[in-house]
Amino acid sequence: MNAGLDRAARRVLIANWRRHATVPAARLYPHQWSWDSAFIAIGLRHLSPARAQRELESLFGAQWRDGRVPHIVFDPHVPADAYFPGPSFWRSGSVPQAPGVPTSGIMQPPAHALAAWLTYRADPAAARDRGFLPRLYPRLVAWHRYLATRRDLTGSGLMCVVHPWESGMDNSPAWDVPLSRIEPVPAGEFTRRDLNHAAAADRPTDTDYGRYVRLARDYRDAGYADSLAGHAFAVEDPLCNALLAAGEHALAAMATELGKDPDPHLAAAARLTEAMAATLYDPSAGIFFPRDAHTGSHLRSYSIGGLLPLVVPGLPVATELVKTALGDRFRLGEASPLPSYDLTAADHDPGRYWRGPGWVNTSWLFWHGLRLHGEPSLADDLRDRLLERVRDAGFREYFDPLTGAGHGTDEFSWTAALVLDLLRTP
Ligand code: 2M8
Repeated sequence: MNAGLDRAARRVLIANWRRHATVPAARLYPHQWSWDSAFIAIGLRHLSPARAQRELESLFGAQWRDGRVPHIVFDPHVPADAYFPGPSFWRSGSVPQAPGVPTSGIMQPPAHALAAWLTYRADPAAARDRGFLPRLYPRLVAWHRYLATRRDLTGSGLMCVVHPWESGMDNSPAWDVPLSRIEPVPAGEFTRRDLNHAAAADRPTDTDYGRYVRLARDYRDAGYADSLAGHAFAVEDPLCNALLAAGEHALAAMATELGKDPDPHLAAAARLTEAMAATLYDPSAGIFFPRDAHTGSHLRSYSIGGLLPLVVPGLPVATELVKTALGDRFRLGEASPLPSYDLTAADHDPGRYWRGPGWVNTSWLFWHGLRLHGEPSLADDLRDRLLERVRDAGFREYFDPLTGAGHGTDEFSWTAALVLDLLRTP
């Protein structure tokens, strides 16, 4: 039974490969996406470590000179109107620090160092032959430096996301309050392409899309400069900061492998972990909340991102997060994938984009965290439930966490890649 699933997952990844990288989905997302490539590499490493390395190298080939890794690297062979907002919207070509290839100007959660380390570990000898770490490590360091300096907008030691798309959880209810302050660009001023390929009820509303466009346009018109005053939306996000901390642990391991000093990375990881625990963790709620950088207030939404600091080695509140996951809001042990948002909330919507349904990538991160923090039985159970869902509903983009109904696009790359990883990790 697993052999069939394994074969089907491989087929999805082969079909979505384009010259040097994998698209998330052929029609809805026909370019290279940043954190998608990290998850895709985690699966690809089981099929071809060299191809997994190329996936990450091609993304970092489009890194900006200021260290940022763009959330989309556009494929010039794809028609200009296949995705909105495309290259003519972002205009990276007129930004001095941008690379030659057209990209967006925002970023996505920094899952890359973790992915690069797992990729390296799949076949260290082959990686050494290709010079993978010597090439990628300095780029990962520059990426983390951009996030830790230019994106620490409050001086708290935590990085900010400045657009909901940067969080990866675009339409999360966590962003409703800060997003309500943004004046939407009227729907008539742009043409959405996503609705050609996915049901409107599964996707963000036109009003939210108008707000996304406003924020991206303002950032572009400011030359992609970063400052608290310049960003109408600025949030310290638990998932991004957790991935950054986990990534510093991965960089420390890479540094050791390269004969460099790992201590600066371990110190950065410790600082981030401490800042997250002090600033974003709510002990009475047993979860991390994002913090609005403009008001200093917690955005008290029970979102899966608030549980994902479990990926940080040595996190002091791991037991509490697992307890919250087992409670009514997330129903670990029953729901699969884990819901993106509180099952008990009045506005939980099991079908709409990041407002309730479950994604395989966030569940994979939680699974990884369970293994890290000594919860192998809970991890195995979550793995089995995830595999069952995909076996029943296919390689969908997201799923109703209780009924298992598939939503969004099909033949979705990170679902396939992470299924491979779940199947093949001992
Ligand atoms: C979704 O986001 C894009 C914008 O980046 C979109 O809605 O068009 C999100 O689920 C994001 O996390 C993901 O990386 C991207 C591609 O899979 O799709």
